[in-house]
Amino acid sequence: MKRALVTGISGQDGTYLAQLLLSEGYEVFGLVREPDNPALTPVKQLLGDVSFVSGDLTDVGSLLRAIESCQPSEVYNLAAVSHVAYSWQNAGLTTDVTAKGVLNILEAIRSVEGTRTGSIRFYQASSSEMFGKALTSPQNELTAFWPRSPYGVAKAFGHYITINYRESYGMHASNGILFNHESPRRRIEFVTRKIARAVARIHAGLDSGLVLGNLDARRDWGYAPDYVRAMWLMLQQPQGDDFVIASGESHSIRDFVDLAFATVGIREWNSYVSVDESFLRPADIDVLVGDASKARRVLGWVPTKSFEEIVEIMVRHEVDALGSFS
Ligand code: NDP
Ligand code: GDR
Repeated sequence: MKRALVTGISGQDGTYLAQLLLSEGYEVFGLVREPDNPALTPVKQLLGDVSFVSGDLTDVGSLLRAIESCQPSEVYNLAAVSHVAYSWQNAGLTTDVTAKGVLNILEAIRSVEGTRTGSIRFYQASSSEMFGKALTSPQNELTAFWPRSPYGVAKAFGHYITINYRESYGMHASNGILFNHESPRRRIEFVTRKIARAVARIHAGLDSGLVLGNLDARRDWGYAPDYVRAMWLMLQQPQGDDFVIASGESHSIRDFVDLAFATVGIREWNSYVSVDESFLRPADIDVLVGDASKARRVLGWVPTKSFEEIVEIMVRHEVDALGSFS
């Protein structure tokens, strides 16, 4: 039986990836900072057969022990300080976890592999945030990076160190340059889940308004379960490589708000939504749109959900959770 170790297993992607790997017959291990923390109970209930091991991306010794104990053939590094706005407030921690943490895990893998180079395949969660103020559109694997946040800068380090270890040591290491992907499991601090939840609560009469930041930013949004499949496909290739995963469409935050309200039958939403400057970022990304043609060609990867379907899935989930869909 194949064994996989997933860092960031308690996050949105970690849970979907673990479920995919279980369905593919893997024995799955999830790296968490405190395996006995009661906050993990819902994740443990959701993921049933996953074993949890202790480790922190900032502590290379803990990663070494985790990899030695699991003996995985695949490691998926999804752990990160992943909230872009927060990365300005805590640029140091973001760098320690999201940048240096990648080096730590590569070193731990290299140490456990010894002379069996390539026996542990590695996936790094790279991000479209690295493109930032992109000079060309759509962005593909060859587009230059111009990150616009401490998070984007940290991800660029993780990306290049993964390529460097592949080229220097022959490791089977791949970067998935994933554009935004969403689901009902998205954490509440991200804009799509924040909107979906607020719309459901306004519809149910529980809230009177929604306060947002930049409504004009455009993102390329996909569906998280589709995107974790791409991660797995990358590690099934004979060699490590880098792939953009994206829908190829960009929509504004305003478009998302519009569709989300329409899902509950509200067409005139202006009076519910206000903009607060505290949600504006010191430097934002105006527009991102990805070109996933390499992934389609090499991996045979295709997205299954449209933007409209994703918005509806997220809003309906929130409405159902409140028990008020009519
Ligand atoms: P989440 O924010 O939902 O999950 C992040 C995970 O990292 C959590 O499990 C968190 O644990 C864990 N973590 C944070 N710090 C540490 C640490 N020091 N040691 C070990 N674990 C830690 O992220 P997503 O699931 O949305 O994303 C997965 C990865 O993909 C991230 O690296 C993200 O940056 C990247 N990415 C995401 C995209 C998206 O649209 N979702 C797009 C492109 C890249 P805890 O539960 O304890 O907080
Ligand atoms: P992003 O996602 O920064 O793209 O990073 P987020 O949902 O946080 O922001 C998207 C855009 O929405 C604008 N925005 C707001 N954002 C938040 N969070 N809250 C608001 O109230 C709000 N109002 C407007 C933002 O300014 C931004 O332009 C996500 C994360 O998952 C990263 O880890 C990942 O790498 C990238 O996607 C690809």
